[in-house]
Amino acid sequence: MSHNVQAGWNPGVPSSVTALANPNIALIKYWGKADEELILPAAGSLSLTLNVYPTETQVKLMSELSNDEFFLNGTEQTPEASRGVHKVLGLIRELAGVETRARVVSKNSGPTAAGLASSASGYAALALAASAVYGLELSPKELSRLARRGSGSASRSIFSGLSIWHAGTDAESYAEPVLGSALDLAMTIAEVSKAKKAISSREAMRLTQETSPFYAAWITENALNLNEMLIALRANDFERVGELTEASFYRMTASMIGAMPAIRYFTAESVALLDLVRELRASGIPAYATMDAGPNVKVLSQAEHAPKVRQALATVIADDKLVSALPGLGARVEMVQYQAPTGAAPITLEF
Ligand code: 2P0
Repeated sequence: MSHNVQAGWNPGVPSSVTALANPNIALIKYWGKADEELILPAAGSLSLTLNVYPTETQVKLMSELSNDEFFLNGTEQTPEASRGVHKVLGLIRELAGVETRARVVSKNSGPTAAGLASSASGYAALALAASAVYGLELSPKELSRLARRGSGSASRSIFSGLSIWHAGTDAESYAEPVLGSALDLAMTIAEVSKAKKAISSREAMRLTQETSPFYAAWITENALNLNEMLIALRANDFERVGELTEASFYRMTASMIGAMPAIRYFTAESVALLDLVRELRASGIPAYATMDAGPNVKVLSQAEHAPKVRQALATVIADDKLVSALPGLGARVEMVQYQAPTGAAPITLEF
């Protein structure tokens, strides 16, 4: 940590906080809500936070603003697109008992809204930066609950590596680390398309719940698979971890396909990659596929096999569309600025 603060100086409340958070990819998926307003999931889920595509979010208190402002990748967002950000800021202000509005400036280093979990990294970084700038000292569990209110999957990006997000009431529904596995996991991502998805996860989830006859079965099975996944991870049984990962993805996909109209995020190129993963396994490389709300394919392997997985994927998709990821860090503060006396430069702490 480098800083320019003299010993004994008490800077008081910060004027801006910048936080980083990374996306996570679910091995056991979340697809369906018990409560849409509170963003309570219908079943628990389990994910791996990655060391790629961080989101950087600065939240600055601005007493001159009458409404919060939200800039994403350099563009001010409409009130409609800012709704989740306003909601999280509103919850934080209620907890802090402060009225001051804020400017949120967020940058995704990965593709936005393309099924690569930009909302997870985004709301995790926002929850941390905003709670800190408003003077709240929240536990990781409380931060996870707060991030959840922006986007469900963001609850899991508060934590490094593997985390489980519990279903239940508002107080019970948070993520926490999954400890006790010695598996060296890796994920190779094939960016089939970086385009924004045609239907948002939230809408697609709602449509699945309302119209798919397979939805109830998906939720029941997935809750069982989650328990089995915890057992497999603790037993360091990679083959079982992989089987359960693929099953959760294919069953989630089946629930979506049963919607009316059907929801289908995969393309012909996604299917070619899924075929290749099967071939890889047949040739003795333990690798398993998963996908989210987009056509991109993520391949789970152990770190020792990741170079071979990448090499094989490169026979179907250009190598520059492949990203090699490992478990990454949870949300963390990057920089804090304090208001200096009038005329002096702001005081900055960098972490
Ligand atoms: C997941 N996905 O577990 C699943 C699998 C996509 C497919 O969480 O409505 O952006 O904001 O809670 O978290 C994407 O949905 O949805 C997602 P909301 P979110 O990662």
